[in-house]
Amino acid sequence: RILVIGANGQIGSELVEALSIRHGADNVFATDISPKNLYGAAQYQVLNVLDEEALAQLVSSQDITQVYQLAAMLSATGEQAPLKAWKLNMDGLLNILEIARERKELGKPLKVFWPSSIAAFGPNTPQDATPQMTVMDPTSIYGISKLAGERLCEYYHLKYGVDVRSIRYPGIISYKSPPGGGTTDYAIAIFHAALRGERYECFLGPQTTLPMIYMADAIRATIELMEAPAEKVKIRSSYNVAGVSFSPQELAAAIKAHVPRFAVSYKPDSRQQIADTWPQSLDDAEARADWGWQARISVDEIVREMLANVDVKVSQAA
Ligand code: VAH
Repeated sequence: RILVIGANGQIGSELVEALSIRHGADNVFATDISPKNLYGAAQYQVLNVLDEEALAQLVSSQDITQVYQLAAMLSATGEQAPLKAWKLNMDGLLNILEIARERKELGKPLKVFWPSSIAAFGPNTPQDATPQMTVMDPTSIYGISKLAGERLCEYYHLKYGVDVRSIRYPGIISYKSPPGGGTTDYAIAIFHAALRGERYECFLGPQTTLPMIYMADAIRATIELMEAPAEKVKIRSSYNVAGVSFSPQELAAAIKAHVPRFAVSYKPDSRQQIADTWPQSLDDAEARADWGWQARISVDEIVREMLANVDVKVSQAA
């Protein structure tokens, strides 16, 4: 039985759907801090991940065996409230890891998924084909929380044998639910503008290349990692997982091939400084070798899928 925390978020909403198809909707418990079951999960409940007691109670009463802890503040919103971001991102993870440690002692192991990010890298990290093991000196509070979180995941695995698994997600592109205040959000907002017939003012400069991944690939990576035999999961901090890499200018050109009148202007804001410290592309050799990861969806496919599926009614939120 599976628990998803942060089920109304960009990843959570799609993961609940994918897990329900795989394991049956009766076995997937969607939770979020909001009382609104935004994406129609079959089983939905309010849960604040910072409420350790409520969390422990839910895990034991429902006999949860797998948890996806996706409640977090992202890079851009984190900078508006650094202490709040730190508290939510760290304590949320620690609560889960502690519950997993206790469950293991009871002989009821809880497999944990926790998302890290390319934000865990920093200005002194090699930016091209960033390796799995390298300098990590993040400068955003979000990135600092991701790096610390990776260390905690490995610590709980080594010290207590907790089966925790993690991916360093690139920016995720999707149409179902809006992203929640990250630096890579432009790559979704740009499609909404194109489909509304509007000019898009991009908050990153034209040449800011970043690693990105389409949601379907991101969900597949997550499920493949969680289903891999434990002995194949050799990295217990977090795996580099690559999808595609492009700059705003390149994405705009790919959209223009379908929407010829589309125009983009550039007005970098504080998010530019964050993006400048992140990798441009990732080397995910370990994920490929250990559990057979392989990205499938190209930039052209992303553009076609997004233009065919983005619902401009949800534009405001993006
Ligand atoms: C953000 N999308 O921009 C997130 C992220 C790839 C970076 O984790 O904050």
